[in-house]
Amino acid sequence: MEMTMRWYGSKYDTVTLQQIRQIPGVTGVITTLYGKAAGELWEEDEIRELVNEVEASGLHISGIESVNVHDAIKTGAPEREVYINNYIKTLENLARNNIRLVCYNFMPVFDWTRTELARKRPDGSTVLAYTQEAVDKLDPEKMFESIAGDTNGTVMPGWEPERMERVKELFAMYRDVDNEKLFENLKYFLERIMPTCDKYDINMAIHPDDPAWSVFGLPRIITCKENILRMMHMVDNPHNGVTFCSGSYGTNLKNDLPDMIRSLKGRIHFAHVRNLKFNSPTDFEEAAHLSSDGSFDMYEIMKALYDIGFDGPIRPDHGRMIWGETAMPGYGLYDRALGAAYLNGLWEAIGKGSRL
Ligand SMILES: [Mn+2]
Repeated sequence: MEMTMRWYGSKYDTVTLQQIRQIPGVTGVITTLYGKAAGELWEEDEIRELVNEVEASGLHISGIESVNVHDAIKTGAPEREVYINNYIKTLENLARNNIRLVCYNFMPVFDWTRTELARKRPDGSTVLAYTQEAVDKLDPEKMFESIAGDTNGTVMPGWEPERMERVKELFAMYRDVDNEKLFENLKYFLERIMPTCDKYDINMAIHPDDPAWSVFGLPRIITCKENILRMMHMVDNPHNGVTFCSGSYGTNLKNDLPDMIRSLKGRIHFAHVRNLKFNSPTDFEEAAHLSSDGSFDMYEIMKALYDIGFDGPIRPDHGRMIWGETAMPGYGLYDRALGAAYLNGLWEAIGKGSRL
């Protein structure tokens, strides 16, 4: 595996490439053209500029998170052809810049969903948290307003204000889309892009839905072992792969994370590894990466990745806000750096232990 860090670009991120370069063992970044709307074409020279900036710091781009998928593709609207063609051209432009890993998601309307962006933990750190009770009381159209106050002045991925202004319209677009229809639209999209992925050896890595169940009555399909295996089989191509995100699949306690990893051997192209602490099955908060701080056995998760021969990029995921840092919730420097060091330590120990 290669240890990486997510980086939003110098215009948007409070963390610098120079800081990332000093985290032991981190050699790459997972980045994006953050200003691009879903469906917009990424020009070759814009990508080149990003590559040059990252490489000037001594790091390299290990993959893109995300190239977002337009709602017309997810809903199967006739204008999807325009957006699929743009997506294909974007993939070609990325490959021409030697970028061959693309993370994306297929979540309707809302990207990841949390109900608190700064829940205080006993040690004084603050974390993102979720309770089903709070979601059940929320009007989805007010979802954005209800969390907008806590973003520390940053724009969070999937929660761009322009997008949230259209939330009513977005809900209407998905009125006739159920889980089956969403699977069908995902299949159509993948079948259209796979020839390009084959030609340029590009790995597509779908991110799970977060939380891994339906919210506000919207369809959600990338939630569990059964569904992700269905997706792998329906477009059975090694370039049709997965971002294994322990924190997202892990929101559903029925998901056996090490077992899911083992069942996806050869198809995990990218991994997000983080821990959650459950206070009840419907109330969880994002803990430190260390196993003992949360509910997951991080050793078993890393061991499963090791055992299947995972060799793609991995990144610590959301971190706690600690040591007085002000940053995008979940994306400060300090706790993610601690996470990277810890995950690197587990990996080294698993590797050396397995040779005894
Ligand atoms: Mn993730």
